[in-house]
Amino acid sequence: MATNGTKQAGTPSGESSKARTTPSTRANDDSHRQKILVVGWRKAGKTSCIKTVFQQVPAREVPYFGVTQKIEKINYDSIVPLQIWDTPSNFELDQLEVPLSTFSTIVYVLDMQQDDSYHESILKFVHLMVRAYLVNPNLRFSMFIHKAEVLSEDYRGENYAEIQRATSEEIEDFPYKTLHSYAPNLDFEDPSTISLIINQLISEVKFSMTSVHDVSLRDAWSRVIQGSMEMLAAVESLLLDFTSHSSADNSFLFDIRSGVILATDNRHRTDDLSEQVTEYLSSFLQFRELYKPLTSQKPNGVNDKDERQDTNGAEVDGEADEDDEPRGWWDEEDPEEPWMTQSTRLLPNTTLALWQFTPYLALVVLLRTETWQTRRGTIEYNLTFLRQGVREILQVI
Ligand SMILES: Nc1nc2c(ncn2[C@@H]2O[C@H](COP(=O)(O)OP(=O)(O)OP(=O)(O)O)[C@@H](O)[C@H]2O)c(=O)[nH]1
Ligand SMILES: [Mg+2]
Repeated sequence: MATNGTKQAGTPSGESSKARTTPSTRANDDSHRQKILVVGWRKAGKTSCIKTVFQQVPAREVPYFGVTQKIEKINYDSIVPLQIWDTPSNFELDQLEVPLSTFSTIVYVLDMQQDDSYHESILKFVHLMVRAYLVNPNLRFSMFIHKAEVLSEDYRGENYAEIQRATSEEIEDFPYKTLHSYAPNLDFEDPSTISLIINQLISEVKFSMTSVHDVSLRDAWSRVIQGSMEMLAAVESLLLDFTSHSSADNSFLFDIRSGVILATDNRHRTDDLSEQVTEYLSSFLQFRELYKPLTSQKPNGVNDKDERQDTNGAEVDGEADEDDEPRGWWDEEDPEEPWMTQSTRLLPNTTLALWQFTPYLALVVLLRTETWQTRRGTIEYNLTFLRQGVREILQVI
């Protein structure tokens, strides 16, 4: 896969900002990144939720993560550049070195096994939400109800419902007047002000059951990232057009390294289907190294990409590093180069086809085998328009 990891301005991705070595000004400037604050009880699984997805650490390594001692920021380049803040368990909002309003989302991780600490943990989350809401009513809130695989299915469902119910109750019962000093302009004596806050918070907070051992965690991150994508509606409508013109059943746009779904055409989509497609993508991508020689080798044997990239695809030298201008993947692209592509016949009648779409993105299309066999040319032709459309959207943001 030749272009895997060819990043804007040569920024190594999915790594701690502390360890960055790229000299690019853009790489050291975080202002273009959507900031996500990850908070939660001690040992709830905050670090695991981040590292297994955005740094591709295998789930078997999570028991060896040490206690997080201080805030750690993880930069991740995707359709939207992200900065994910991992926090220690004793984290307090007043320790933040930037205003709370600069975050786009707060993810609260709650350990589903620890039912004796649910109450305190939910109180902490609600307090955080209210404080955050008062400084930025547009902030989004997600709760990852984590380690779900440990409980039996019945018990899991009951606890999940109980946590949601308790969170709504705590939002309703919150002593809003105590936060008067954080929002002196709001009249906390006015019941309509309070009920507006309550309704907004209850309807805004999204719950997901998660586990590092299955695709549920990627699904939960998918909802978080989609919430941060201003261009989501535009990308979805391009996917819908592509899917219907190609007589396909469903299309999914994936972030390659994390395996997170960024957008779908949203037709007849179910969670089961998303899970299956996500699992397919992760299995297939285990073999992606095999695709490298195919696309990085020019027909005449000259392998110019390899001169500019290290084995992870990160640029090691050359123009991009000296150039402070943000560069799009299209600046690096050789139009003659074939894209990584693959298709798998799942059932006699169902085929999944995959194309690497940009250095970060892969498109997975689910369609009838007969359609794939008879209309592949049209589909690949339509794909050039879809790709062009996505490129235009990324250019204007
Ligand atoms: N069963 C199960 N255990 C998990 C899961 N995710 C994390 N853990 C375990 O939970 C423990 C804590 O994980 P961490 O990711 O270090 O939790 P943390 O919230 O970052 O912890 P601190 O930084 O110490 O507050 C580890 O022993 C992990 O093995 C999961 O999905 N399922
Ligand atoms: Mg931690």
